[in-house]
Amino acid sequence: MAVDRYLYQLRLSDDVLLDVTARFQAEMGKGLARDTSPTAAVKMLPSFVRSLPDGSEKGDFLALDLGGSQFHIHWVKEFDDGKQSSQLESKSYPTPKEVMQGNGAELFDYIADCLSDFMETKNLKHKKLPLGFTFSFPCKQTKLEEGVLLAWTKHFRVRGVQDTDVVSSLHRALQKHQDIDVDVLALVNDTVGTMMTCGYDDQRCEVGLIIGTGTNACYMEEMRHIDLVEGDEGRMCINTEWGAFGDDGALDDLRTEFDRELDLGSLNPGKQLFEKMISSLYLGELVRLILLKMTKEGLLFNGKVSTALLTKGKIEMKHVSAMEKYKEGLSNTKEILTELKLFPSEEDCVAVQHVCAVVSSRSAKLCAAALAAILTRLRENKQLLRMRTTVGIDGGLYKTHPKFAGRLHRAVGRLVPACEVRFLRSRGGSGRGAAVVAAVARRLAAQRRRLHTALAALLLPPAILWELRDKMRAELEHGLKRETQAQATVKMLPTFVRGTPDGTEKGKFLALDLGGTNFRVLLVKIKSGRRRSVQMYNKIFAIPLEIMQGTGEELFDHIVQCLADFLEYMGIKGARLPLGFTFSFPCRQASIDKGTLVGWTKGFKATDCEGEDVVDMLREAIRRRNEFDLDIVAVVNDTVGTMMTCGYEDPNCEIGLIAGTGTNVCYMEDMKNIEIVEGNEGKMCINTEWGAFGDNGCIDYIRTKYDREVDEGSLNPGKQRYEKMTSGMYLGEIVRQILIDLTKQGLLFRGHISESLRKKGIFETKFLSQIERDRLALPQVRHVLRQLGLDSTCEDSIIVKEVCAAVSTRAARLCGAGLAAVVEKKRENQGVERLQITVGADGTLYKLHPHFSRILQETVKELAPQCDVSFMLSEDGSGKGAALITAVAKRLHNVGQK
Ligand code: 0WK
Ligand code: 0WK
Ligand code: BGC
Ligand code: BGC
Repeated sequence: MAVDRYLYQLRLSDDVLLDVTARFQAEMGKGLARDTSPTAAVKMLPSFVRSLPDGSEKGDFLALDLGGSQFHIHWVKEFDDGKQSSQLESKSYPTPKEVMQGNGAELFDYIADCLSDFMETKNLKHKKLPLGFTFSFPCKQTKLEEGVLLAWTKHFRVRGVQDTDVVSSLHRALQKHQDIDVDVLALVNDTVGTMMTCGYDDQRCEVGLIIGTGTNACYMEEMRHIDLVEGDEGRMCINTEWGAFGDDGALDDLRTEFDRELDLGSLNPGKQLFEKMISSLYLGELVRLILLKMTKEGLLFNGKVSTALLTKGKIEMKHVSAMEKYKEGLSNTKEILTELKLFPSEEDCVAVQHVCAVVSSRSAKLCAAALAAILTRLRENKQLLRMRTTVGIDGGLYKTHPKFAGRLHRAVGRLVPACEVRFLRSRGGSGRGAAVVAAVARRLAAQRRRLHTALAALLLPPAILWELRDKMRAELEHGLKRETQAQATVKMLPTFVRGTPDGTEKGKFLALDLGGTNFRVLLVKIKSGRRRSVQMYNKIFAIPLEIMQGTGEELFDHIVQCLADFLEYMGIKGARLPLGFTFSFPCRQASIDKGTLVGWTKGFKATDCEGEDVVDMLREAIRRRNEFDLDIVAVVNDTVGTMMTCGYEDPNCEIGLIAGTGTNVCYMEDMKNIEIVEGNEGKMCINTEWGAFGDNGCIDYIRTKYDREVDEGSLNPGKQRYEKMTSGMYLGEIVRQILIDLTKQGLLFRGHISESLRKKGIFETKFLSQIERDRLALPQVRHVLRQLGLDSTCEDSIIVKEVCAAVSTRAARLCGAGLAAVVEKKRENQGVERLQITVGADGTLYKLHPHFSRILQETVKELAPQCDVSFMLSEDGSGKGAALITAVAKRLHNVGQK
């Protein structure tokens, strides 16, 4: 057919379409990336819509819907009946040309007048109502309730609005109406409104598509891909503004002379080139221009060019749709062309129908090609091979054209076979969606407020931290002074370790490391002098709960059993080696090899131990076994072992810090300040046992109800209060308590407290470290929660992550305040203006949590500005330190013997 000579350029094969898909994918990437976004044709505008409705939205909302073929005002009543039902009352208002092409003030006054009329009609003037504003034009947003118009499109061309915030313009106009009181909570694009409207009925809907007067699409993008918006958590809806695809020439090879002619005659030449090949505002015109050319070349209407063919906009979308109707298409064509005074022949009608079909097919296929790019991106974001999803659609062309929808669906099916797509027509327009966005915004705002209230109690402003530093300092002094030592809660236990390693240590030593996550037995070989080095062999043994909380005898028999296995394994059962015992619990020592357990902490509660000398108990257990003999030379706290281990590398290391299952710190104190130990010369290491800080109630004012819950549920209520706010054994439990409270408030997990959430200890601190890892995408957070039997939404996981961060940050800042007190004391001890000191640190919380150590160090810097504190991670654990102490003790002992 001769007509095809004209139309072949408008026929797009699937290969060409796949190429368009690839081009559009590239454009999307440009629009999202910080450095290319300013010049990108496809703007990829963040909408600040982060979540889909979850069915708890409720209340009355107003919605304005401007920019499509009609201006609608809606009154949306959402019912929190769990059935996601809502009622809609609407009224349409004309958009006269003089308004669409007048000035800004007139436009917004007109909108406000219509709203006032609507509220009058619906008797809503006495109500203060939230409003969602669907404004179907490209707007740059920095928050939900604001939007700066980038450019008018379609048939709008209002002066003085471009580059201004349309929400404040609307507010100004509304303020002129004293009798209406509305709060514009959200500005959304019609694609976003459509996605939300459909999302209300189908939670899988994550794409919004408009094919009407104009065309555009939005979809839920991963935050980590949106460079222009802070944060990597969750997703945000991106308004692609795909109408401008090709404005940078990317589609010039596909644009025909008719497209170029249409663009030159449009209100915005060179702009919205993709839209001008697709949307209903332009398709009729395209058909006219093609028919005009064919007629001029005598291929139609006997070459007689009538006025209608020369008149712009004479052929409209409704004509094209009517001419393509299945049955009455041909008769419609005759009728329409006759009305246009073209007196068509039968062939003319068939040819004109053909032109319409080719033009509208191209439109559907181009849409499909761009939509295929979005669907592919969604599937790749989710790392799925196959994906099921829903696309919410609205727009006159899609809804009224007899064949458009079918053509679009089939083309999408061919272009992205790995995506199973449900096309869901929007019921009630994007107005309902705008109300849902406003409702979600209000719910999220309320949620945020309540979340912040809940978490506010965990925030420690600088003033409080300085106070805590000084309170810790006072407790340190209480523990050192003879007259207050007995009542002191921070026990400041002398360790009889009087010096850090000096490199002369040498020999083979055994070490036990009990009290942390793992129980280790170690053989440590220390060389001194030029070949100075430490070699270690160790084996980790489990301490079953029933042993930790059994009898003292069983515990020490278990320890000796492990020792025997290790000696067997190392083939050194016969060697009566000196042993250093790292015992990470508060022990009152009278000498380096004597330690009376003051009280169990962490998960230990073995009977008949408290008040007993743990070295004696170990010796008795060895005797009971009667298989080997050892020389237990020293019992040390893990903080002391850690200080020594690091001191071996850095002589400036005079502080040992553990932030692990438990928390504690030791430091080298001047003998003259240790009033309960004879002598004023030199130094001795003090095991502060700061875990008990606050057991006298001095920090109760910062303890929250969650802390009290955790304490009451612990093995030692009322004890170790500081530890229970700062250490790995308890942080997960604090988080769990907060999550339960937030769930009870309906802020989480849809208010449902699952069995898992009720289970004590289910939220281990390692999960905090996992969840708080930067750039951990929310799906992975949800995966962690799923492992805990917690089915969560995106929002839930964002909140869980915030709760984890609040709890661990508080812990780190509390530890920082305590440590600042210790280094400040050291500085004053030395009477220097500036102190340089190293802290040896260990413990899973310090080592594995993504932010704990950094926040702790920053807090020390803040609260001890005259101290240059370096932190040294203990690579080998405190076992090495225990061996070094044993070596020193052994050497001193031998010297003493001589
Ligand atoms: C109905 C939606 C409205 C959107 C319109 C687009 O409620 O927000 O702008 O569809 O279709 P049109 O009216 O331009 O054909
Ligand atoms: C490793 C040390 C050990 C200490 C532990 C504390 O070798 O002495 O008790 O760190 O950390 P946790 O294992 O409790 O996290
Ligand atoms: C506008 C979009 C809108 C689309 C559909 C385009 O002209 O730029 O913001 O979503 O029309 O109404
Ligand atoms: C113990 C300390 C120990 C700390 C770290 C606390 O519970 O009381 O002795 O240093 O945990 O393991």
